[in-house]
Amino acid sequence: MDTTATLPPRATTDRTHILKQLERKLLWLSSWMIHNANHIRPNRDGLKVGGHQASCASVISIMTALYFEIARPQDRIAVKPHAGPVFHAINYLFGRQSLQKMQGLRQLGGVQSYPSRVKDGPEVDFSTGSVGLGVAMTTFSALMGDYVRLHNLGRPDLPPGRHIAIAGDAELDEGNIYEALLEGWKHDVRNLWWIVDYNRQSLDSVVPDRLFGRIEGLFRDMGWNVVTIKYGRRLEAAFAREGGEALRAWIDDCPNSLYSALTFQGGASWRQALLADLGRSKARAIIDPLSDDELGALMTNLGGHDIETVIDTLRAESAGDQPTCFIAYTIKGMGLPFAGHKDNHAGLMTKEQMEVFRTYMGIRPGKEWDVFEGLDVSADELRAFVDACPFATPLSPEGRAFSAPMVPVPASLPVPKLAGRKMSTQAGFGDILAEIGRGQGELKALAEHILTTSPDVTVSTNLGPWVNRRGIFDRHTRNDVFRDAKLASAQRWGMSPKGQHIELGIAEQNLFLLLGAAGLTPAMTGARLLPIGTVYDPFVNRGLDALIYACYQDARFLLIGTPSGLTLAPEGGQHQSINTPLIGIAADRLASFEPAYVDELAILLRHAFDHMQRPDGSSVWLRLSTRQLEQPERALDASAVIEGAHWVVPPANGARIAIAYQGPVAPEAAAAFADLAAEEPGAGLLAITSPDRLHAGWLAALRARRSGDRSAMSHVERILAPMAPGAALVTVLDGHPATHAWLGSVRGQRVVPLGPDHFGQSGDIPDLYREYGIDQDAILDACAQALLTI
Ligand SMILES: Cc1ncc(C[n+]2csc(CCOP(=O)(O)OP(=O)(O)O)c2C)c(N)n1
Ligand SMILES: [Mg+2]
Repeated sequence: MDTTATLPPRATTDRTHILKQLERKLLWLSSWMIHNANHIRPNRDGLKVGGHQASCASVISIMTALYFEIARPQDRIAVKPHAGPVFHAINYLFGRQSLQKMQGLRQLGGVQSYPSRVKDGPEVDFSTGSVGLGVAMTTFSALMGDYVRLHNLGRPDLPPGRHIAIAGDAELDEGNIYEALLEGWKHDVRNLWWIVDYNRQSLDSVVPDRLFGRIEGLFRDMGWNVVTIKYGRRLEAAFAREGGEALRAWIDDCPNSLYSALTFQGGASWRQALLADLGRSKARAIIDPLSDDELGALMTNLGGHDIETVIDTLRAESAGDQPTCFIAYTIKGMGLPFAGHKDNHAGLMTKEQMEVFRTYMGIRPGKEWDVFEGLDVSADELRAFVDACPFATPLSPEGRAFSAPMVPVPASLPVPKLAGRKMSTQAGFGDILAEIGRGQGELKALAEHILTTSPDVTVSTNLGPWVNRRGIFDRHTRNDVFRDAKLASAQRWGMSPKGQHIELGIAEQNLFLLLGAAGLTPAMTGARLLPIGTVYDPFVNRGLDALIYACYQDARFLLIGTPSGLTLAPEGGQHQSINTPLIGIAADRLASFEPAYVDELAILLRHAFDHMQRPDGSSVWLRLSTRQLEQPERALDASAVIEGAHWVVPPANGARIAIAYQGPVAPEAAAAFADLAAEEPGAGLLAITSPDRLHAGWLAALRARRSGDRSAMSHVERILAPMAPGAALVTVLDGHPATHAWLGSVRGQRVVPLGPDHFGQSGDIPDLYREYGIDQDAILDACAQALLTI
């Protein structure tokens, strides 16, 4: 660490010197931001605020090198979550972050704990926080960069950028990293850099020494270039001297945990440990002349803290497009009092330690946030330097986040002939999409902007006909061998850069990361894609964190979960999704629906294409089924279907009971209703297409009324209004009954909710519906119970 802070400004300075001053500033600002949040700002609730000074310190040189020297504006960067304060400090130096937000770190309205696209603004390319996902996401955003370019959809004025992740080493423990590595290899992803902050520490522990040898091999096997940034210049110079090889061998062999402990203990301990092993070697000539502090500084001169080494290494790899993993050796907490200590992850400097650090940094009280305080370059020189670095050039007049015009969506989608046919919603989806895939007339633009993807369930989720029409995307043209050999197959799957389906391996996290990346293309590339991903509904759970992550970034896509529930019946008890309707209610920025019939599906599919493009819209999830139902011929109120419910048989005014159903249990509900209506002529039959939208609308109306808008009224309130105040609702779906149980609170009515709360057995529909209490008899029993207790 440079200790020249108190010197007067130098007349002229070189680049490296200024970069070192910037490192100094970033170390100070990131530490101070966290200190301010924890020790200076009033704390109203007594809770720990937290922050990660050690994680920030570890990555200072890497981020300085990247942002102030190497990165170009068109590059997209995912910053490891705990380096959020460093990232914000960098933007503060660029003049792209406000003092107020920096002071509000981890406070409502301040910068978030971890970089957030939605909350921290457009400078953030990728949100991070759930470790591993941001890193893997860069693989898919690189793929999307190629997709958009090869389809000529992006902005022609935008040069192709590199997709870069600054990763914590513990992130490489996450399985989703390896799933993404395999998928990236399959798709021959280019222009991807992962820079690993290899501080050999995670939250609780020191990373085992042998692990990274293995990891390095994995990267190489996946076609990556691996570059290790191990030692800094001072150490390299020492290794070149007589006795230097012994010193190098000693450090190379030093276990990570011992290295960390010695770093924390400092120079005297280094000397003791070194002399115990090297006391008789020529390395003494290197060690002996150094003071304890100098020896400590030499032994911790790792590559990831030597900005010149970092810059030279990154620059040397800048010309090519091969994916590259840089393993930069660092020390967690470098430059701070707890450097190297294994417990430092959440460690915070005490007030006393901060005072010592402040003096060391040459920062006067009251000048803590001053960009130019404590540096030995003049304000003008520093400003000119920062303004001239490549990343400071605005990416476009709009800034880093683009927008893309909406793709026109026709007033209605082509619906297959339904009258008198039996069809499932899944088959209906496949038919409608295949028809769009013809790209005729007003469907042309829509078809061109759709991108489909599926984790190895393309055919079994009925995407096959669409794929036959639009082809599979691959950076290289590859023929369909079966077709060339004239072997009969329903799938004609040629691959080319013009294809519009991305075929993924089974890993569901990759599906959601890809949907996330594809759903961000308007902001990232100025190209509007309409991404559609299909997955077996139960396996939404498998990728759930990545799904929530994608939505948290406000990526826009359409998710098709099919088949779903018990209704997939003989296909396997383990595949029955019963919790997904509840996830649909709880997931933010995701509107979920479950149509029972294809006419509802067509309305919702059209709505999805529109809604996912609107600034105030969101992603959409349709839960579909393979159960074939006789399709009704009827006129539907599209807005009611979209708002979540419509009466199939409206109740009489003051009705005592209604049956409400959702999804493929419609025939059981209708049959039970026929029996019920014989006894209760005023009863109603309600089709619920979205408990999620109903619930959201109800909450919104309650909130609006609380804030004084007394006329606010939600769809569900209007729908239930004809029923008697104490009326009963018997609800049924092929999903957890809690999905509907809340309906009773809307008007103080009583609900008898039906739906499986257990799962796991194969069977046919009659057996399973009976076993889990959602068949006609169960619905009638529930009606009897409901009427008795009125
Ligand atoms: C999926 C997930 N699991 C656990 C955590 C809690 N956590 C936050 S940081 C961290 C360790 C990070 O270590 P590393 O990636 O090496 O970062 P650094 O050492 O640079 O702080 C853990 C376990 C998390 N944020 N996300
Ligand atoms: Mg680490």
